[in-house]
Amino acid sequence: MSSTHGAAADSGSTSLPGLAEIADVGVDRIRGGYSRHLFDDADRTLRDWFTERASRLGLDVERDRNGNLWAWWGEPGPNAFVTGSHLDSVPGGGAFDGPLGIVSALEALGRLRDAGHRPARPVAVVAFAEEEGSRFGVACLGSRLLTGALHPDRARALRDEAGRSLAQVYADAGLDPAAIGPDPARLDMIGTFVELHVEQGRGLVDLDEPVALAASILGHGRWRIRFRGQGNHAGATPMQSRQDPMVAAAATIARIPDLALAVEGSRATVGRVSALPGGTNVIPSVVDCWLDARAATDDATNALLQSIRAAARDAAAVNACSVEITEESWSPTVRFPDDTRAAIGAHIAPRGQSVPALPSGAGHDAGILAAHIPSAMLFVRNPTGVSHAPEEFATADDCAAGIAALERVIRGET
Ligand code: HGY
Ligand code: MN
Ligand code: MN
Repeated sequence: MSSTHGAAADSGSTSLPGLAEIADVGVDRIRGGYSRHLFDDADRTLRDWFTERASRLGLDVERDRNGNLWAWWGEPGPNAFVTGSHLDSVPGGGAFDGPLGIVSALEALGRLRDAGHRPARPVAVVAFAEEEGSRFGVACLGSRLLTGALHPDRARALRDEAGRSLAQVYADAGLDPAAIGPDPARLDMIGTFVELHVEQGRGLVDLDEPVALAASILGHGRWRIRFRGQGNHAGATPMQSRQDPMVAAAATIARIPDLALAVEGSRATVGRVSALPGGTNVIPSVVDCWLDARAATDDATNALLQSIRAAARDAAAVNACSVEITEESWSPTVRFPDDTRAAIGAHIAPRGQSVPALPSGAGHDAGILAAHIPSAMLFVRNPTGVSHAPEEFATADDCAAGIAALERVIRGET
Protein backbone atom coordinates (compact mmCIF):
# COMPACT_ATOMS: atom_id res chain seq x y z
CA MET A 1 0.00 0.00 0.00
CA SER A 2 1.32 3.48 -0.79
CA SER A 3 3.22 5.37 1.90
CA THR A 4 0.31 7.81 1.94
CA HIS A 5 -1.67 5.37 3.98
CA GLY A 6 1.26 4.79 6.24
CA ALA A 7 1.53 8.52 6.75
CA ALA A 8 -2.21 8.75 7.38
CA ALA A 9 -1.96 5.95 9.92
CA ASP A 10 0.73 7.93 11.73
CA SER A 11 -1.30 11.12 11.58
CA GLY A 12 -3.02 10.23 14.85
CA SER A 13 0.25 10.58 16.64
CA THR A 14 0.55 14.24 15.68
CA SER A 15 -2.76 15.24 17.26
CA LEU A 16 -2.60 13.89 20.79
CA PRO A 17 0.23 12.46 22.93
CA GLY A 18 -1.99 9.59 24.06
CA LEU A 19 -2.61 8.61 20.44
CA ALA A 20 1.12 8.84 19.76
CA GLU A 21 1.68 6.19 22.43
CA ILE A 22 -0.38 3.68 20.42
CA ALA A 23 0.39 4.96 16.92
CA ASP A 24 2.39 1.82 16.06
CA VAL A 25 -0.14 -0.70 17.43
CA GLY A 26 -2.06 -2.63 14.78
CA VAL A 27 -0.78 -0.65 11.76
CA ASP A 28 -2.04 -2.51 8.70
CA ARG A 29 0.69 -2.38 6.04
CA ILE A 30 -1.54 -4.02 3.43
CA ARG A 31 -4.78 -2.05 3.85
CA GLY A 32 -3.29 1.10 5.29
CA GLY A 33 -4.58 2.51 8.56
CA TYR A 34 -5.18 0.21 11.52
CA SER A 35 -6.60 -3.28 12.00
CA ARG A 36 -7.25 -3.92 15.67
CA HIS A 37 -9.81 -6.65 16.37
CA LEU A 38 -11.17 -8.27 19.51
CA PHE A 39 -8.41 -10.06 21.42
CA ASP A 40 -5.99 -10.13 18.51
CA ASP A 41 -2.40 -9.08 19.21
CA ALA A 42 -3.12 -5.40 18.58
CA ASP A 43 -6.20 -5.41 20.81
CA ARG A 44 -4.30 -7.15 23.60
CA THR A 45 -1.50 -4.58 23.33
CA LEU A 46 -4.04 -1.73 23.46
CA ARG A 47 -5.73 -3.29 26.48
CA ASP A 48 -2.38 -3.50 28.25
CA TRP A 49 -1.68 0.12 27.28
CA PHE A 50 -5.08 1.21 28.63
CA THR A 51 -4.50 -0.65 31.90
CA GLU A 52 -1.01 0.81 32.36
CA ARG A 53 -2.08 4.37 31.39
CA ALA A 54 -5.11 4.31 33.68
CA SER A 55 -3.14 2.77 36.56
CA ARG A 56 -0.53 5.51 36.17
CA LEU A 57 -3.40 7.94 36.81
CA GLY A 58 -4.26 6.09 40.00
CA LEU A 59 -7.39 4.51 38.54
CA ASP A 60 -8.37 0.94 39.44
CA VAL A 61 -8.80 -1.16 36.30
CA GLU A 62 -11.02 -4.21 36.04
CA ARG A 63 -12.29 -6.39 33.19
CA ASP A 64 -15.94 -7.38 33.33
CA ARG A 65 -17.41 -10.73 32.38
CA ASN A 66 -17.96 -9.53 28.82
CA GLY A 67 -14.42 -8.33 28.20
CA ASN A 68 -15.08 -4.60 28.67
CA LEU A 69 -12.40 -2.70 30.63
CA TRP A 70 -13.37 -0.24 33.40
CA ALA A 71 -10.91 2.21 34.97
CA TRP A 72 -12.42 3.55 38.24
CA TRP A 73 -11.70 6.81 40.02
CA GLY A 74 -13.03 5.97 43.44
CA GLU A 75 -14.95 2.89 44.52
CA PRO A 76 -17.37 1.52 41.91
CA GLY A 77 -20.79 2.50 43.13
CA PRO A 78 -24.23 3.85 42.29
CA ASN A 79 -24.82 6.86 40.08
CA ALA A 80 -21.36 6.56 38.52
CA PHE A 81 -20.38 8.99 35.79
CA VAL A 82 -18.93 6.86 32.99
CA THR A 83 -17.14 8.05 29.87
CA GLY A 84 -15.18 6.14 27.25
CA SER A 85 -15.48 4.46 23.88
CA HIS A 86 -13.69 1.53 22.16
CA LEU A 87 -10.15 0.52 21.19
CA ASP A 88 -10.96 -1.82 18.32
CA SER A 89 -11.13 -0.74 14.67
CA VAL A 90 -12.56 -1.72 11.32
CA PRO A 91 -10.07 -3.37 8.94
CA GLY A 92 -7.79 -0.55 7.72
CA GLY A 93 -9.48 2.00 9.98
CA GLY A 94 -8.34 5.39 11.13
CA ALA A 95 -6.43 6.40 14.26
CA PHE A 96 -9.27 8.27 15.95
CA ASP A 97 -12.48 6.19 15.73
CA GLY A 98 -12.66 4.81 19.26
CA PRO A 99 -9.24 5.62 20.73
CA LEU A 100 -9.90 9.38 20.64
CA GLY A 101 -12.71 8.90 23.17
CA ILE A 102 -10.53 6.75 25.42
CA VAL A 103 -7.44 8.98 25.25
CA SER A 104 -9.53 12.14 25.77
CA ALA A 105 -11.25 10.64 28.80
CA LEU A 106 -7.96 9.61 30.42
CA GLU A 107 -6.49 13.03 29.64
CA ALA A 108 -9.51 14.84 31.12
CA LEU A 109 -9.38 12.75 34.29
CA GLY A 110 -5.66 13.39 34.62
CA ARG A 111 -6.21 17.15 34.43
CA LEU A 112 -9.03 17.02 36.98
CA ARG A 113 -6.90 15.01 39.41
CA ASP A 114 -3.97 17.40 38.94
CA ALA A 115 -6.31 20.33 39.61
CA GLY A 116 -7.35 18.72 42.89
CA HIS A 117 -10.91 17.86 41.81
CA ARG A 118 -12.56 15.39 44.18
CA PRO A 119 -15.57 13.82 42.46
CA ALA A 120 -18.71 13.52 44.52
CA ARG A 121 -19.72 10.39 42.62
CA PRO A 122 -17.79 7.41 41.24
CA VAL A 123 -16.17 8.05 37.85
CA ALA A 124 -15.03 5.44 35.32
CA VAL A 125 -13.47 5.29 31.88
CA VAL A 126 -14.74 2.29 29.91
CA ALA A 127 -13.24 0.59 26.86
CA PHE A 128 -16.04 -1.46 25.30
CA ALA A 129 -15.14 -4.70 23.53
CA GLU A 130 -15.60 -5.20 19.76
CA GLU A 131 -17.59 -2.04 19.02
CA GLU A 132 -16.92 -2.42 15.30
CA GLY A 133 -17.98 -6.04 15.16
CA SER A 134 -15.04 -6.66 12.81
CA ARG A 135 -14.17 -10.09 14.22
CA PHE A 136 -17.57 -11.58 15.07
CA GLY A 137 -19.91 -9.52 12.93
CA VAL A 138 -22.08 -7.97 15.65
CA ALA A 139 -21.64 -4.23 16.22
CA CYS A 140 -21.20 -3.02 19.82
CA LEU A 141 -20.72 -6.57 21.09
CA GLY A 142 -19.44 -5.60 24.54
CA SER A 143 -22.12 -3.03 25.31
CA ARG A 144 -24.84 -5.30 23.90
CA LEU A 145 -23.74 -8.17 26.15
CA LEU A 146 -23.63 -5.82 29.14
CA THR A 147 -27.18 -4.57 28.52
CA GLY A 148 -28.67 -7.89 27.40
CA ALA A 149 -29.23 -6.64 23.84
CA LEU A 150 -27.34 -9.72 22.58
CA HIS A 151 -28.23 -13.14 23.97
CA PRO A 152 -25.15 -14.88 25.39
CA ASP A 153 -25.99 -18.17 23.63
CA ARG A 154 -25.98 -16.40 20.28
CA ALA A 155 -22.77 -14.62 21.19
CA ARG A 156 -20.95 -17.77 22.28
CA ALA A 157 -21.78 -19.41 18.93
CA LEU A 158 -20.53 -16.52 16.76
CA ARG A 159 -17.54 -17.49 14.64
CA ASP A 160 -14.75 -15.39 13.15
CA GLU A 161 -13.41 -15.80 9.60
CA ALA A 162 -11.03 -18.51 10.77
CA GLY A 163 -14.01 -20.43 12.18
CA ARG A 164 -13.06 -19.84 15.83
CA SER A 165 -16.04 -19.41 18.12
CA LEU A 166 -16.42 -16.44 20.41
CA ALA A 167 -16.53 -18.92 23.31
CA GLN A 168 -13.08 -20.26 22.37
CA VAL A 169 -11.63 -16.77 21.86
CA TYR A 170 -13.00 -15.57 25.21
CA ALA A 171 -11.61 -18.65 26.96
CA ASP A 172 -8.19 -18.03 25.36
CA ALA A 173 -8.38 -14.45 26.68
CA GLY A 174 -8.90 -15.80 30.20
CA LEU A 175 -12.64 -15.11 30.35
CA ASP A 176 -15.27 -17.70 31.27
CA PRO A 177 -17.51 -18.14 28.20
CA ALA A 178 -20.28 -19.44 30.47
CA ALA A 179 -20.28 -16.13 32.36
CA ILE A 180 -20.80 -13.73 29.45
CA GLY A 181 -24.16 -12.01 29.33
CA PRO A 182 -26.28 -9.29 30.96
CA ASP A 183 -24.63 -7.52 33.90
CA PRO A 184 -27.56 -5.69 35.53
CA ALA A 185 -25.66 -4.85 38.71
CA ARG A 186 -22.98 -3.08 36.70
CA LEU A 187 -25.49 -1.41 34.43
CA ASP A 188 -27.44 -0.14 37.47
CA MET A 189 -24.27 1.50 38.79
CA ILE A 190 -24.05 3.83 35.79
CA GLY A 191 -25.86 7.14 36.33
CA THR A 192 -24.68 8.93 33.18
CA PHE A 193 -22.70 7.83 30.13
CA VAL A 194 -20.93 10.33 27.85
CA GLU A 195 -18.89 9.16 24.85
CA LEU A 196 -16.47 11.49 23.05
CA HIS A 197 -15.91 10.47 19.43
CA VAL A 198 -14.32 11.85 16.29
CA GLU A 199 -17.10 13.04 14.00
CA GLN A 200 -17.67 10.68 11.08
CA GLY A 201 -18.90 13.26 8.64
CA ARG A 202 -18.54 16.96 7.97
CA GLY A 203 -21.23 18.50 10.18
CA LEU A 204 -18.73 20.38 12.35
CA VAL A 205 -16.75 21.50 9.31
CA ASP A 206 -19.91 23.04 7.88
CA LEU A 207 -20.74 24.63 11.26
CA ASP A 208 -17.11 25.76 11.67
CA GLU A 209 -17.19 24.49 15.25
CA PRO A 210 -14.67 22.14 16.97
CA VAL A 211 -17.18 20.29 19.17
CA ALA A 212 -20.85 19.30 19.02
CA LEU A 213 -23.26 17.01 20.80
CA ALA A 214 -25.08 14.08 19.17
CA ALA A 215 -28.78 14.38 18.45
CA SER A 216 -29.44 10.92 17.04
CA ILE A 217 -27.96 7.77 15.49
CA LEU A 218 -29.27 6.24 12.28
CA GLY A 219 -30.82 2.83 12.76
CA HIS A 220 -28.55 0.33 11.07
CA GLY A 221 -28.28 -3.35 10.38
CA ARG A 222 -25.97 -5.91 8.79
CA TRP A 223 -27.16 -8.83 6.69
CA ARG A 224 -25.29 -11.65 4.99
CA ILE A 225 -26.66 -12.29 1.47
CA ARG A 226 -25.62 -15.81 0.39
CA PHE A 227 -25.95 -16.83 -3.27
CA ARG A 228 -25.56 -20.53 -4.12
CA GLY A 229 -24.90 -21.79 -7.66
CA GLN A 230 -22.93 -24.56 -9.26
CA GLY A 231 -19.16 -24.53 -8.94
CA ASN A 232 -17.51 -25.39 -12.23
CA HIS A 233 -14.54 -24.97 -14.53
CA ALA A 234 -13.98 -21.45 -15.86
CA GLY A 235 -12.83 -22.73 -19.24
CA ALA A 236 -14.89 -25.82 -19.79
CA THR A 237 -18.28 -24.30 -18.95
CA PRO A 238 -20.05 -22.42 -21.76
CA MET A 239 -21.57 -19.08 -20.77
CA GLN A 240 -25.07 -20.37 -21.63
CA SER A 241 -24.91 -23.20 -19.10
CA ARG A 242 -23.70 -21.57 -15.94
CA GLN A 243 -25.22 -21.10 -12.50
CA ASP A 244 -22.79 -18.44 -11.38
CA PRO A 245 -23.55 -16.91 -7.95
CA MET A 246 -20.94 -14.17 -8.53
CA VAL A 247 -23.00 -12.84 -11.43
CA ALA A 248 -26.14 -12.88 -9.25
CA ALA A 249 -24.28 -11.08 -6.46
CA ALA A 250 -22.82 -8.50 -8.83
CA ALA A 251 -26.22 -7.80 -10.40
CA THR A 252 -27.73 -7.28 -6.95
CA ILE A 253 -24.91 -5.03 -5.72
CA ALA A 254 -25.15 -2.93 -8.89
CA ARG A 255 -28.81 -2.17 -8.12
CA ILE A 256 -28.29 -1.16 -4.48
CA PRO A 257 -27.35 2.53 -5.05
CA ASP A 258 -30.60 3.24 -6.91
CA LEU A 259 -32.65 1.30 -4.36
CA ALA A 260 -31.07 3.33 -1.53
CA LEU A 261 -31.59 6.64 -3.36
CA ALA A 262 -35.27 5.74 -3.54
CA VAL A 263 -35.45 5.75 0.30
CA GLU A 264 -34.85 9.34 1.46
CA GLY A 265 -31.65 9.69 3.50
CA SER A 266 -30.86 5.97 3.57
CA ARG A 267 -27.42 4.45 3.04
CA ALA A 268 -26.63 0.94 1.79
CA THR A 269 -23.17 -0.54 1.37
CA VAL A 270 -21.57 -3.82 0.42
CA GLY A 271 -17.99 -3.60 1.64
CA ARG A 272 -17.21 -7.27 1.90
CA VAL A 273 -17.62 -10.14 -0.59
CA SER A 274 -16.40 -13.71 -0.22
CA ALA A 275 -16.40 -16.41 -2.94
CA LEU A 276 -16.12 -20.13 -2.30
CA PRO A 277 -13.84 -21.79 -3.24
CA GLY A 278 -12.20 -18.58 -4.51
CA GLY A 279 -10.08 -19.85 -7.43
CA THR A 280 -9.31 -17.57 -10.37
CA ASN A 281 -10.17 -20.33 -12.84
CA VAL A 282 -13.20 -21.56 -10.88
CA ILE A 283 -16.86 -20.58 -11.13
CA PRO A 284 -17.74 -20.21 -7.46
CA SER A 285 -20.34 -22.40 -5.80
CA VAL A 286 -21.18 -19.89 -3.08
CA VAL A 287 -20.81 -16.11 -2.90
CA ASP A 288 -21.46 -14.20 0.32
CA CYS A 289 -21.83 -10.45 0.37
CA TRP A 290 -22.53 -8.42 3.49
CA LEU A 291 -25.03 -5.56 3.37
CA ASP A 292 -24.86 -2.60 5.74
CA ALA A 293 -28.13 -0.64 5.47
CA ARG A 294 -29.19 2.44 7.46
CA ALA A 295 -32.00 4.98 7.49
CA ALA A 296 -33.57 7.68 9.64
CA THR A 297 -36.39 5.40 10.76
CA ASP A 298 -36.50 1.65 11.31
CA ASP A 299 -39.44 1.39 8.91
CA ALA A 300 -37.36 3.06 6.19
CA THR A 301 -34.44 0.69 6.81
CA ASN A 302 -36.83 -2.22 6.59
CA ALA A 303 -38.38 -0.93 3.34
CA LEU A 304 -34.89 -0.60 1.87
CA LEU A 305 -34.00 -4.12 2.99
CA GLN A 306 -37.17 -5.53 1.37
CA SER A 307 -36.35 -3.87 -1.96
CA ILE A 308 -32.81 -5.26 -1.85
CA ARG A 309 -34.17 -8.67 -0.91
CA ALA A 310 -36.45 -8.59 -4.00
CA ALA A 311 -33.53 -7.55 -6.22
CA ALA A 312 -31.44 -10.44 -4.87
CA ARG A 313 -34.24 -12.91 -5.53
CA ASP A 314 -34.61 -11.65 -9.12
CA ALA A 315 -30.87 -11.86 -9.78
CA ALA A 316 -30.69 -15.35 -8.27
CA ALA A 317 -33.60 -16.57 -10.41
CA VAL A 318 -32.12 -15.19 -13.64
CA ASN A 319 -28.85 -17.00 -12.89
CA ALA A 320 -30.43 -20.29 -11.74
CA CYS A 321 -29.04 -19.71 -8.26
CA SER A 322 -30.60 -19.63 -4.81
CA VAL A 323 -30.27 -16.83 -2.27
CA GLU A 324 -30.72 -16.57 1.50
CA ILE A 325 -30.46 -13.40 3.60
CA THR A 326 -29.45 -13.66 7.27
CA GLU A 327 -29.58 -10.76 9.72
CA GLU A 328 -26.28 -10.52 11.65
CA SER A 329 -26.71 -7.26 13.55
CA TRP A 330 -29.51 -4.77 14.13
CA SER A 331 -29.35 -1.40 15.94
CA PRO A 332 -32.58 0.60 16.13
CA THR A 333 -32.65 4.35 15.53
CA VAL A 334 -31.48 6.29 18.60
CA ARG A 335 -32.65 9.75 19.65
CA PHE A 336 -30.54 11.05 22.52
CA PRO A 337 -32.76 12.51 25.26
CA ASP A 338 -33.07 16.30 25.07
CA ASP A 339 -32.79 16.75 28.84
CA THR A 340 -29.50 14.84 29.09
CA ARG A 341 -28.12 16.64 26.07
CA ALA A 342 -29.12 20.02 27.51
CA ALA A 343 -27.56 19.17 30.88
CA ILE A 344 -24.29 18.04 29.31
CA GLY A 345 -24.28 20.99 26.92
CA ALA A 346 -24.75 23.44 29.78
CA HIS A 347 -21.33 22.47 31.13
CA ILE A 348 -19.75 23.23 27.77
CA ALA A 349 -21.48 26.19 26.10
CA PRO A 350 -20.72 29.71 27.25
CA ARG A 351 -23.66 31.07 29.30
CA GLY A 352 -26.69 31.77 27.17
CA GLN A 353 -25.38 29.85 24.18
CA SER A 354 -26.03 26.26 23.15
CA VAL A 355 -23.80 23.53 21.77
CA PRO A 356 -24.87 22.36 18.30
CA ALA A 357 -26.35 18.86 18.07
CA LEU A 358 -25.68 16.69 15.04
CA PRO A 359 -27.18 13.46 13.69
CA SER A 360 -24.80 10.53 13.50
CA GLY A 361 -24.72 8.18 10.53
CA ALA A 362 -22.33 6.01 12.56
CA GLY A 363 -23.32 3.69 15.38
CA HIS A 364 -21.79 3.90 18.84
CA ASP A 365 -21.84 2.15 22.21
CA ALA A 366 -23.60 5.25 23.54
CA GLY A 367 -26.48 4.28 21.26
CA ILE A 368 -26.77 0.91 22.98
CA LEU A 369 -26.53 2.36 26.50
CA ALA A 370 -29.03 5.14 25.67
CA ALA A 371 -31.82 2.56 25.88
CA HIS A 372 -30.99 2.08 29.58
CA ILE A 373 -29.09 5.12 30.89
CA PRO A 374 -29.07 8.90 30.35
CA SER A 375 -26.44 9.05 27.61
CA ALA A 376 -24.86 11.72 25.43
CA MET A 377 -22.07 12.06 22.90
CA LEU A 378 -19.50 14.73 22.15
CA PHE A 379 -18.19 14.92 18.58
CA VAL A 380 -14.81 16.38 17.67
CA ARG A 381 -14.37 17.95 14.23
CA ASN A 382 -12.89 15.79 11.48
CA PRO A 383 -11.65 18.09 8.68
CA THR A 384 -11.80 15.37 6.07
CA GLY A 385 -15.13 13.98 7.29
CA VAL A 386 -13.69 10.63 6.20
CA SER A 387 -13.81 7.71 8.64
CA HIS A 388 -13.30 3.94 8.55
CA ALA A 389 -10.29 4.80 6.38
CA PRO A 390 -6.67 5.87 7.02
CA GLU A 391 -7.51 9.50 6.10
CA GLU A 392 -9.66 9.93 9.24
CA PHE A 393 -8.25 12.91 11.13
CA ALA A 394 -8.72 15.53 13.85
CA THR A 395 -6.35 18.42 14.47
CA ALA A 396 -4.44 18.88 17.72
CA ASP A 397 -6.45 22.06 18.43
CA ASP A 398 -9.78 20.31 17.94
CA CYS A 399 -8.68 17.34 20.04
CA ALA A 400 -7.71 19.82 22.76
CA ALA A 401 -11.14 21.47 22.48
CA GLY A 402 -12.76 18.05 22.88
CA ILE A 403 -10.74 17.25 25.98
CA ALA A 404 -11.49 20.67 27.49
CA ALA A 405 -15.21 20.16 26.86
CA LEU A 406 -15.15 16.66 28.37
CA GLU A 407 -13.19 17.94 31.37
CA ARG A 408 -15.85 20.59 31.97
CA VAL A 409 -18.60 17.99 31.68
CA ILE A 410 -16.93 15.63 34.17
CA ARG A 411 -16.21 18.49 36.58
CA GLY A 412 -19.76 19.74 36.29
CA GLU A 413 -21.34 16.30 36.59
CA THR A 414 -19.21 15.06 39.50
O1 HGY B 1 -20.55 0.96 11.84
C1 HGY B 1 -20.66 1.92 12.58
O2 HGY B 1 -21.50 2.78 12.38
C2 HGY B 1 -19.74 2.09 13.75
O3 HGY B 1 -18.56 2.70 13.31
N1 HGY B 1 -19.46 0.84 14.40
MN1 MN C 1 -16.40 2.90 13.61
MN1 MN D 1 -16.52 4.27 16.84
